[in-house]
Amino acid sequence: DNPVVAIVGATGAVGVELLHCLEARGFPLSRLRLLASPRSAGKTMRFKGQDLTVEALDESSFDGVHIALFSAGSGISKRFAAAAVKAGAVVVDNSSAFRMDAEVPLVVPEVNAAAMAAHRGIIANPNCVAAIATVALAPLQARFRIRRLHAATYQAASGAGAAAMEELRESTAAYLRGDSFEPKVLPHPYAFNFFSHNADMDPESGYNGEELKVVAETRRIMGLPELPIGITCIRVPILRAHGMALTVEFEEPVTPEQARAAYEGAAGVKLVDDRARNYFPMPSDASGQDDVLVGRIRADLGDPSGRSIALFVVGDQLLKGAALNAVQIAEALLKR
Ligand code: A2P
Ligand code: 11C
Repeated sequence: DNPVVAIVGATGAVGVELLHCLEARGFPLSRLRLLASPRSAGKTMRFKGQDLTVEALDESSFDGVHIALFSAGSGISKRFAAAAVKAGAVVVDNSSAFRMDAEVPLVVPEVNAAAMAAHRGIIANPNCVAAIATVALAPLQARFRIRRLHAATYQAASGAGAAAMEELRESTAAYLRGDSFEPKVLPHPYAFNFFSHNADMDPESGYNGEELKVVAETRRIMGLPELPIGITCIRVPILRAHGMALTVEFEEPVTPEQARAAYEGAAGVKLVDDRARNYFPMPSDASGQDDVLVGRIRADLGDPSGRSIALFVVGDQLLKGAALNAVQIAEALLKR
C-alpha cells in the first residue's frame, strides 16, 4: 500500500511547496495529512483537485503516518520529531534541529544518497545554501580534489519564511508610493536594499549563524570535514531564489573547459553559461525550476597557479533548497 504522508508546517512557505512537489512528481501516497499551528486549523489547501483540511499539530498527529515532512522551524522539530518516530514514521526534517547530529544523515540525494541508509527514523534536509551549493560542487568533486572554497551568497526572502516574502512585497509597494514602512519580520529596510544575513551574529568570530551552518553542513554533505570555507551571506530583495558566487580551489590545476565538462550529464544542474549573450544564472530563470543553474565558469584571477575556478550558481530556495530535496529524500526512502 502507498504510504500516508504528513506535512508539518503545511501552511508555510516551504509547506506549500511540499504540497506542490508531491503533486507535481506524482508521489505515490494513500493519504496526505496537513499539520500546522492551531491558528490554521480548519483552513483548506488544494491537493490533486481536492480540498484538504489543515489540522492543529499535537503528539497524536502521527498515528498511521509513514513519512512526516517537517518544515515548521527547529523548535517544532525538536518537540515533535520523536513522537513521529515513535508512531512509526520516518521524519524528513527541513529544520536545522538535527543536521549536525551524528546519528542523523544529512542528505542531498545527488551528492550523498548513500548516507540515508544509516538513518534511525530521522533524515535531515540541509540548509538551502548548503543544498544548492553542494549540488553545484558535486560534479567538480567527482573529478577533481577540492581543497578550499570561498562563497558569497545573495539570499532571497523565502529563506526567512512566507512572512518575509510578504514584507518584501509590501515594503517595495510602500517605497514606490513614497510611504514609510516599518520592518516587522526582517531587521532592516528590505525594499531596494540588501544587508548582512539576519541570523544571529557570533560576536567573537564575526560570522552569523547562517554562515556557520553553511560551512558545517557543506563539509558534512561533501564528506570533507576539514574543508576550509570562507563565506559571506547577504539577504537581497528577491522572492525565492538564492544566488552564490563560488570560488573553488583544487589540489591540481583545473581549466574552465575541464570544469564545464564536469557538468555534462550531471544530476540536478543545468549549465547557463553563454558569454556571447552575457547570459548567466538569474533568479528570474531559477525560480520555479528544479535544476540548480550553474554558469560564469572561469579561471579565478585571484589564483595565478591555475588551481581555482570561479562560478555563479542560482537555485530555487523553496525547491532544491528545501521542499524538492525533502521530497527526493522521501522518494529514495520508498525505493529502499
Ligand atoms: P501557521 O501557518 O499555522 O502559523 P514559514 O516558515 O513560512 O514562516 O512557515 C512556518 C510554518 O510552521 C507554518 O506552516 C506554521 O503554521 C507552522 N508552525 C508555526 N508554529 C507552529 C506550531 N506551534 N505548531 C505547528 N505548526 C507551526
Ligand atoms: C535563509 N537559509 O535563507 C536560510 C533559512 O538552515 O534551514 C533556512 C535556515 C536553515 O535565511
